[in-house]
Amino acid sequence: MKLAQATNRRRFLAEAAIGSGALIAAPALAQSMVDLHLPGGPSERPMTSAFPGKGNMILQRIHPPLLETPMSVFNGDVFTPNDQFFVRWHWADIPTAIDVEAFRIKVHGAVTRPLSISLAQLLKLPRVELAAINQCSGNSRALFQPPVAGAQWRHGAMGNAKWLGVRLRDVLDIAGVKPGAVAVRFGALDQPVVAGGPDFAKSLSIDHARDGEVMLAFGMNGEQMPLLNGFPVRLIVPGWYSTYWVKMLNDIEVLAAPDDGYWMAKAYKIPDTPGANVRPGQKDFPAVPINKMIPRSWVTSLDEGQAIAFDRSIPLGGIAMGGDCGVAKVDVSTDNGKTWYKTVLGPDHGKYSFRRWDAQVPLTHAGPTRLMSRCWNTAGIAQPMTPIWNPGGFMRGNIETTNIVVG
Ligand SMILES: Nc1nc2c(c(=O)[nH]1)N[C@H]1C(S)=C(S)[C@@H](COP(=O)(O)O)O[C@H]1N2
Ligand SMILES: [Mo]
Repeated sequence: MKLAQATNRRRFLAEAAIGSGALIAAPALAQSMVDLHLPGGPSERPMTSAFPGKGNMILQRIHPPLLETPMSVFNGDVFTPNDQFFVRWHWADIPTAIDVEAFRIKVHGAVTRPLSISLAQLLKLPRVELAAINQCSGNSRALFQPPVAGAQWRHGAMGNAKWLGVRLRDVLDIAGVKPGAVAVRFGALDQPVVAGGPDFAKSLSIDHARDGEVMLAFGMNGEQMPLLNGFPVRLIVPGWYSTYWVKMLNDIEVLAAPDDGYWMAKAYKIPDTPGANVRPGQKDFPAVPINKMIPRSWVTSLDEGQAIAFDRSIPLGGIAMGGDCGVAKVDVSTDNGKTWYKTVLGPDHGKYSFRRWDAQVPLTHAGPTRLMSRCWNTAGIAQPMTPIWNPGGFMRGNIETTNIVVG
């Protein structure tokens, strides 16, 4: 793979700002939609196709760009198309052009040979390709009850891709990690827009960084990394929430002491309780950095609010993820969770990938109907019925409901 210079992208933020204004004014309201008045519900959210390299997306914010994938996209291929893959940045100062000749990734800190790696050098290392889900810690935050502050994502702050790159371990081995190293911190090209704001950086334990799975990726679904998803290189941390998947990665620092920076010590902390669950409003709990993902599943063959004709038996399909391991099975219900039916799993693209499921299920009556799916992962963990709550709106994983109307 040869990486082309991101030239015509220089003015993307300006263009996006102009393009999206008109779209906000006229959100499309489909006649068959039932407006359930859920926070950030489908009928309330503006769409945009004004961002470079992106098709039709749900617009959460322009500066910095926060774009959510429409749920219907997940009913297509289990690999999310690059042009509809969600986008999330913390700071609005993002380079809009990258000079691929001058670009370097620095490897420094507790290493015997500090490095400054060019893209040409990176592309010469042994390559690996891995299917993995990139899911924001706050995916589905809009469904937290009582509501919590933060981007009001529904389920589209996630995506699945085939990531092509090199092993972080190989790069660390070239640099030579010194004995006594405990963590590796990853920094990027984006910059804070407020004076004194904390530069985005995340870290992993040294053992995690050297596990042979964590990757520096330059390819996504057979193409070069889209600018908004971290061109030219981003970190891939399979099975972990995407806060660790540092984009536009240009700095790898091996640390001899734990990372006490803002993004590890203060942000993205979850309650150290079963399921990261606390009483709504509770603030006094021990907290740990968010880490591994948990099993989730969704109905995707029918949309929230969709009206369908009554039939004794209907096809139902969707996607599932195991979290930090594979999907073992998915069951579905059409009667609010009373009766559960087996589904047939689609092809296995590896334990970190989405897995398609399909079933033929009975309907018993006309009227509002609640569709549910429940995933068990290969570690034997099943999605619980009851939602959790925590002030960050992190780690939602309960059984989700798709409300349809049977006519
Ligand atoms: N450099 C950089 N990397 C980053 C972030 C960021 O703000 N800056 N945000 C993280 C968070 S919280 C998420 S959810 C993912 C989003 O990845 P995506 O935009 O490719 O979907 O990027 C992660 N990597
Ligand atoms: Mo995130």
